[in-house]
Amino acid sequence: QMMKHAWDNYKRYAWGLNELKPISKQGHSSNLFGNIQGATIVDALDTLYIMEMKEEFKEAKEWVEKNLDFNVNAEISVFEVNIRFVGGLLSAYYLSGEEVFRKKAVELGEKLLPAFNTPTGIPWALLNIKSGIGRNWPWASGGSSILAEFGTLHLEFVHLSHLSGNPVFAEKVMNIRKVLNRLDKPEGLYPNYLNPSSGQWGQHHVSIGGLGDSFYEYLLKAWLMSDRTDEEGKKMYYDAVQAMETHLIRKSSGGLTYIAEWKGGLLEHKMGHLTCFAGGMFALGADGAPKDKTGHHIELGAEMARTCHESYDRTSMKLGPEAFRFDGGVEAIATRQNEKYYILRPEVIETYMYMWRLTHDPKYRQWGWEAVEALEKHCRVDGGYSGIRDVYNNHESHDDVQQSFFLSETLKYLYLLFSEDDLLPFEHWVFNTEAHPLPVLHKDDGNTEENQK
Ligand code: DMJ
Repeated sequence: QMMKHAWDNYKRYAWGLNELKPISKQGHSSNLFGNIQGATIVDALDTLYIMEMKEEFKEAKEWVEKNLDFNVNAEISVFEVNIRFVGGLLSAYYLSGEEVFRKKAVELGEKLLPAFNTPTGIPWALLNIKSGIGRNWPWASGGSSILAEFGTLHLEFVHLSHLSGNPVFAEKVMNIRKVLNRLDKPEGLYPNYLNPSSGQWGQHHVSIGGLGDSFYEYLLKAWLMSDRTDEEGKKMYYDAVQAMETHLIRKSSGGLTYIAEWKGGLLEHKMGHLTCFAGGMFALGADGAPKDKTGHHIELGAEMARTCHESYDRTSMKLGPEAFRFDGGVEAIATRQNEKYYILRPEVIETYMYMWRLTHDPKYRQWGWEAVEALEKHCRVDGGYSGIRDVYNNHESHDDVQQSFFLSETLKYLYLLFSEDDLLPFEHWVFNTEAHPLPVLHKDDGNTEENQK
């Protein structure tokens, strides 16, 4: 019902545009997609499919066939377009078998290739898909590319090579690994900024939340998606978790485990909502953990889930803030006005879903249900679902955006949390960072590590 409400309103007021403004009941366009259109449609395809919303899936597919157009003069975010559009199209293809999605995914992948034309092969953040000219975000330290952006292409690009028979996509992302492995890492940590021309790190700022997050997620998932043959991805992941444990993961005096941010050796005791995905990641990676650490990684996932649940529970609306702190006498609470918003993000529910699947502890469904009730009470409006400006206030001030990831991630993870484990089982599927399921490339089907390269 939630998906239907979000979808029907998008269809009514913003059909074909990127996102919906549910209060003003019109389209919303973000410059992340340039003038590529239809982000909500492409992001929602697999959720519609999984929820068996057949009519809606059919009209979404027809829109893609007739209107999804990449021959536009647009400067786009390579990362956002990859995770939402390429990821969304790939999943829609693998679930439905409809050729149009495969064709569009490969066509878009080809448009993204000029982003890798840099001296190191580390891609630009922004690319004009008509001219093929790339550049980086003007705010990024020392002209750098961003770890969570260039590090979150791997899964989709391996599948693009798999589906097109063209090795170039996989070669591009394997080269990113090569560059990273040649570099010295401060305390074994990966800074968020890397200059694509010099191949040197920018500012030594390390985060498992924004700017860093999904790079770590993709190391683990690359290994899982390769049917556990990608030993390099595996090693990079577990080494990185070891460094996080030593340098970033701390326990508050009230007993809450959190992941701090690291700035040139100093810790900022702040955790972003984005960082909450890591609970699910630790649990998902538990059974491959070296030295009998399986139980420890599950425990780490459980502790993160608890901390993130507390960040929700300590607000008036029972929805979590964008960032919360463990300093100045507070724990798991946002102290700065500009960190008190909630934009329908999925990460906490994502972690509940992984924890539920991997432990079957009923508290994760309970916590997921609390989030459903809070979303219904505070974010649901006549025209769809909206983010909230201050979750500590008793009265909603809506931000008037229904993010496309609400349909692709938040609602999908909620649905999976209350489904049986055999719906998209983890042995056969990995979720990209936008919750688009991609199949594991099983060895038995001739997908050796060599072939995948
Ligand atoms: C999504 O686009 C993805 O989950 C990404 O990894 C982080 N930001 C949003 C959701 O919060």
